Amino acid sequence: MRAAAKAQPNIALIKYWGKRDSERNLPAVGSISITLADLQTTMCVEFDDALSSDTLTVNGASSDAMLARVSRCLDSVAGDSRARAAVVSESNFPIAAGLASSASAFAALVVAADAAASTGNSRDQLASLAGQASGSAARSLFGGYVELENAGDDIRLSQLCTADDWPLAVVVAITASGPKAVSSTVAMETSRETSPFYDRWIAQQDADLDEARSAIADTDITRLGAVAEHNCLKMHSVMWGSRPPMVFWNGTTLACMEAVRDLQAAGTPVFFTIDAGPQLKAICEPSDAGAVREALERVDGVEQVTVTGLGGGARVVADD
Ligand code: 2P0
Repeated sequence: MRAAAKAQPNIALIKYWGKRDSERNLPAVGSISITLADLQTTMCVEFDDALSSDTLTVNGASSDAMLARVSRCLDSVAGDSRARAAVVSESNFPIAAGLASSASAFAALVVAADAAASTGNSRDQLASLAGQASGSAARSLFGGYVELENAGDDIRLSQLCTADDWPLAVVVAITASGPKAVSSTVAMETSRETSPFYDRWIAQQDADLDEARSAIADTDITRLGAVAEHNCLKMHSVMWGSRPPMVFWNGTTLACMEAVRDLQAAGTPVFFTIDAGPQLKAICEPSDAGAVREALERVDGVEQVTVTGLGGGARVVADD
């Protein structure tokens, strides 16, 4: 009744922002992401009849904040009458700081819980259950380039191509490592309720998805970068126009964006994306990753720069 699983965060190039059903956590829009290789979360789940309640340990410390969400996710995988569980999570990168830690956490959690309880869910079912816990987590069940589509009253995941088919590099610039002030869940609802740009954002998403899908099929980084930057800035415009406004960037985020613009002007095929946090992710060819890294390291205020390739989906690992 014990198993461990590993998953990596994914970075959306065409973003999920907004829900069409909060109760079931169904996204209002489809999204396209890339799954990273070197940022990892390992989850160990042990169901134990002797336990009177679930417990959660995150990076060595007991965590009550996420426990209710984790318990609900375990119920969805193993059923309401399951034994209580001891859950231990370890991530090798900052959590709750706009690096999609909930994506890797819940992807690893559903895979570990499924293996520990021997429930035998399909990968699509596990993706759907991970998505109920955290919308972006569904995408981390798969590796490489992943599309999440709205399909009737559920979501449908597909791998557009593998990491090996188009092995781009992601250079992550950490500009502030503390937890963010507003959760994505709250920020999305505030956007839906108050932003004058929200309806336009929803209406234009299919066109952005079509363009990104086509650019990925052609392995055309310039076209993919243009639509990804557009989609990212549009999502942040929705937030800037909300009441209260939500600005996740700091001055260093903007300076990193300028550094990417300078690289582009000098002829390097690179583009940026920014999620609900202040970190900037630059996507480029692996042969340019060193130069992109150096350019971002030179930006005042950047705390740390990490380079990673693209990786595979969530999987069971040896429990040690
Ligand atoms: C994404 N983000 O597509 C977008 C872009 C952040 C910005 O999905 O409410 O933690 O748990 O479903 O998955 C972050 O939101 O939100 C996210 P919930 P989640 O990656």
